[in-house]
Amino acid sequence: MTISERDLGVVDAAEWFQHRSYEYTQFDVESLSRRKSERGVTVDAVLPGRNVADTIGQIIDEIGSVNERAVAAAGTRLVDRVIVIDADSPDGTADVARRAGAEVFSENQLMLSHGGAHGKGDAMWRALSVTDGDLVMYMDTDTKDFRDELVWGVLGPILTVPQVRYVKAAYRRPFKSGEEAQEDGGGRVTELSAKPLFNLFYPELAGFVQPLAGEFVADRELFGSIPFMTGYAVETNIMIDVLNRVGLAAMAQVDLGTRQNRHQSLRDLSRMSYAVLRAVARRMRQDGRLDMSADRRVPTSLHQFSDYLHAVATPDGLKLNEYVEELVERPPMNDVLRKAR
Ligand SMILES: Nc1nc2c(ncn2[C@@H]2O[C@H](COP(=O)(O)OP(=O)(O)OP(=O)(O)O)[C@@H](O)[C@H]2O)c(=O)[nH]1
Ligand SMILES: [Mg+2]
Repeated sequence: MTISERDLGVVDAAEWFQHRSYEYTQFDVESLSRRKSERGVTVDAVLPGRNVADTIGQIIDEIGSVNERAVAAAGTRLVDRVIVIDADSPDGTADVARRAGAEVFSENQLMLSHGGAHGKGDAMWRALSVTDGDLVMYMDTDTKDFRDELVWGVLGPILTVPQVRYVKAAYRRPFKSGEEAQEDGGGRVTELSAKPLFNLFYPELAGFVQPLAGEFVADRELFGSIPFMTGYAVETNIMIDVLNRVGLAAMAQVDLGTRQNRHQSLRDLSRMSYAVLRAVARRMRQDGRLDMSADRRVPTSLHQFSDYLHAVATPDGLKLNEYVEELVERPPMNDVLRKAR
């Protein structure tokens, strides 16, 4: 493997993108399992699921075959526990997952003193009460055509680069409607909400190609040290809170190719988008990112000239496109005409 393992100092998004973006092809199951065994760490995979009976079985099977390869190469599994957190799905998700060999918990039966679970983020938070692995790896379970690199890809940098403590998946997301497929047409909330918002208020995070990806890994200690917002705000808050806690140089992303998942209606995406906006707005107030007083750090993106950094996955790998945007404000026309008279 030719992986840059050097430590980075304080970095901006462009420098980070250059040094902390990896491709899954730089890693392989065999070397990663050996590395895991040398380091003596354990890995728990946490799979939140709501009505995913049609996809979750194949994902658990794929983790099983990755483990078989790992045992053959290094005498140890790559994923020690597969933990499904089910939303009491009426479609039989729990049965399918149990039959495939996973440990299954109902999200509503964990952390009972907190009442019923509130969506995805709550399921992910409650999961931490039953994990004991050194590393915790979250994975969405609505992925079709699941490939094995979706299991081990994000483990690459966290097992091989000492400074890295958090790794996010990156990929292309096609949009499929019936037989019609549109390359890169998926991930609408990411493109229309998350990326513009991060560019404006958390420009450090602008280099992430899939900031809302459900596939990411960190040490359990790190996940245990930050709040988790409920519902679909969770990925956004984790990105910001991990950044605040460990800094950008300890974060990384891995290109995993293409990922096709179930699409939601535009109406549902509008609500999801609002959750992302709420999460950013709440953190931005707490972090003083709109506070213009001298001692606070206001992102330069709020000034007249600002770069829009657009991180994208392409057939030739991850790219960071830069657009210089000038936002000019013309004065009220009445004032202009009055002065001209
Ligand atoms: N346990 C649990 N899992 C959930 C809940 N909501 C969503 N999930 C799972 O979390 C994963 C991601 O949820 P999605 O609804 O696909 O959200 P998304 O991937 O951000 O949105 P898309 O890009 O439209 O797919 C999927 O595997 C869901 O089954 C929930 O309330 N409880
Ligand atoms: Mg999804």
